[in-house]
Amino acid sequence: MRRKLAAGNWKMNGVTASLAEVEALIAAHPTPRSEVLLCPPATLVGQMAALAVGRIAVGGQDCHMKAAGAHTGDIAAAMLKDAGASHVILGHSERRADHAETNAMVRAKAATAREADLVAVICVGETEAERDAGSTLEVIGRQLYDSTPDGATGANTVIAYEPVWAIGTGRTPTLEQIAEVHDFMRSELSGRFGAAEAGKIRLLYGGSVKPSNAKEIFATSNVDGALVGGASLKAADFGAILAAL
Ligand code: G2H
Repeated sequence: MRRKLAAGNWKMNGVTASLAEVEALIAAHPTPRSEVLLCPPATLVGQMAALAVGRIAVGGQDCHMKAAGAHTGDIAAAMLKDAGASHVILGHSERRADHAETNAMVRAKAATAREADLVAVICVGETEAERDAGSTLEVIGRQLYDSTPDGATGANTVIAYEPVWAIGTGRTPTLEQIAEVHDFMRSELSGRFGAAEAGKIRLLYGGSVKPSNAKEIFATSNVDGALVGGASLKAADFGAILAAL
């Protein structure tokens, strides 16, 4: 049985004052019945981890594919780990678009994250043009295979399906569309890693998840939780999503 996971992606939002939202969330959910992960900007990872003290997990939003070295402005997986992170989001479509990240780069980052004992939250998702062209499953299959390193397990990998056209737009796929992709991803992972291990890898849905649609999305086939952007910035909204898990 997979434990549900609600992950918040703060993106490039949040300063120290924003941690008051995390305090409010923890106060309202002292013993969350499902796993909660928040991924703030890297500058807040250490402070958030100190505040959370194990009650919620904290993650980064990216790491470099190399373990260390001359890479100005980048952050290493081991640095996130050192600051208190347990997870790192990799291959978010905003990283793929803004920083030309390829599947091969995401795969290398995920391998480096695993070396640093971080769980990789690997994002995949089709564009609107790809969906309109009827190539969604082909695109997802290729991204999933090429972005996920060998040896993925339920303990070191989470997959997030985030259709690009649903991110921050208020638009969400139908439940049937979500189920189709999630069932397909489970099947693809089973073919590669075996049904037993693939059955332990959590598959999150992301893209305009909010309190009003969370419950039905969580009840959808092979959806093991959500990666939440905008609605993770306010404790009341994220708390309502947690309550729907
Ligand atoms: C998708 C999601 C979080 P939002 O990017 O990763 O953001 O919920 O704002 O669409």
